[in-house]
Amino acid sequence: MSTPRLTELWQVAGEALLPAYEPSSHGVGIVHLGIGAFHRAHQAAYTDAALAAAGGDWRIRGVSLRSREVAEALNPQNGLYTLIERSASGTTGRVIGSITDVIAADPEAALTAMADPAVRIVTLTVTEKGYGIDRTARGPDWSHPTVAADLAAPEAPAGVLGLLTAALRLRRARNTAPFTVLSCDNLPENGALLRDGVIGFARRIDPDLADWIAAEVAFPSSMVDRITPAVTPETLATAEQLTGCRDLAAVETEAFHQWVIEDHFPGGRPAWEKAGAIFVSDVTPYERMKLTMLNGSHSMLAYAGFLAGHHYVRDVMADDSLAALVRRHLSSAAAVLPPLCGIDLAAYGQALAERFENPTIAHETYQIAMDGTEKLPQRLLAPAVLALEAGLPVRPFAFAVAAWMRYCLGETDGGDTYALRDPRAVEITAVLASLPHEAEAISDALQRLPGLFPAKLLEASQWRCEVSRALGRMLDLGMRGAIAEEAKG
Ligand code: CS2
Repeated sequence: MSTPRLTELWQVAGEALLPAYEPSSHGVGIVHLGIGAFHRAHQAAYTDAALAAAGGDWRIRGVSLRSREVAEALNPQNGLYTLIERSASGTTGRVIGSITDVIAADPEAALTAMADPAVRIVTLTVTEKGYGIDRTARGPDWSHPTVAADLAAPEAPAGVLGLLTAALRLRRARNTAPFTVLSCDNLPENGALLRDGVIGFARRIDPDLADWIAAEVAFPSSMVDRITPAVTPETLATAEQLTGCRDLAAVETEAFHQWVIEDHFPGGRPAWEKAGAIFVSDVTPYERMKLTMLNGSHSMLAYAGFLAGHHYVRDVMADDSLAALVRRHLSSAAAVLPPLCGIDLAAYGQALAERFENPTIAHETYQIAMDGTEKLPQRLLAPAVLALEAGLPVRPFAFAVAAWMRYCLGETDGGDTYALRDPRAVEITAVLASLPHEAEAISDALQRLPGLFPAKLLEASQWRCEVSRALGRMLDLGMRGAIAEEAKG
């Protein structure tokens, strides 16, 4: 007999795995843009627990802006999927019922869903590059192809800013209350940034609408955290073992999860606190802590680890020299942060190192290395500026940035090539092609990529020296040699 597909709850072996509520008796209240593995491991799980604890019409209609993959897996399963948690103490799973369905690569349907009066929140995980926002100018990036296309045809948008603006415009025209917009991406002040982007976009097409959005629409910021590796055939095999059903939409993640949210939801919200979400009036210090410590050390270990031949984060942590550099980075990152009431930064750093060590999570360094130009500013460059200003050592940040530069060369010490997977990959490769293989020239050229490095770093000779020195050692000794030398101090 062939294994049944995870379509109906009653097909699942073992009641303990099922949601503690009947999904179909809860209506949609949220549209989520960018329904990848992270969303399914994080917000959808929080919403599932909130529905179980407090009910409400808060199920999620997912939107994939481009790919059809998730829709093709989830829709035939009525939105159900297995969430697998892996930790040293074992592997557990539960079936999540908070997603109704997924709209794939169909902006018109997405717009209709967002304009639905039942929808009170639109949430997003579209990655740093998905917003089409110029973070320095704090407004739409008009040179972004989707932003430009949406500006030319604002009634039929396909990008984030265009869709949010058009949906809000429809709601205003129909006298429907606006939805709250909640960004769940790893960007500093993600809510305020998105607000500036949407208002800037709306201002170009309809200034009254821009004023209405500014006055009426809430854009709370949030800090999200859960290490979620890419789905592999092993994920699906584990899901099948746990449920007895074939599940093409399963995801796997660590046991840890954190969500800190600004409590500003005029149209209401699910009882996410029942699932452990923390509501605060200002999320900025939490975001800064996570970006600087977790994501900053993640990026460092991804570039250095990948080039040292480590496939997964857990392998990096099993390499004594590199693990020492991760711990050094964590404490240097903690040193540039202001104290945060109720949080012991040293203990937070220790917990992060332990999460990175998790032997049951296969988190690829190559996955984290993606989109460096989008990640560096908030993870490594802003903390480096703070270190410079406070007279603290910049060397750990310079080492991390040098590792990114070395990674930009697109070739390992052994001569294997790999794709950069960065929105600015073509530009980076073109800049590097004309240069000698010489640290100072490479470092200078990459630091001068328009809009990437803050002026405060470009003007600091101490910083520039540290970066080109570290890069020089990586080129001379190879990444493994440079790591060993750096770890000796
Ligand atoms: C990682 C993050 O891929 C990356 O860049 O640093 O996705 C990280 O795993 C999450 O932010 C953890 O919450």
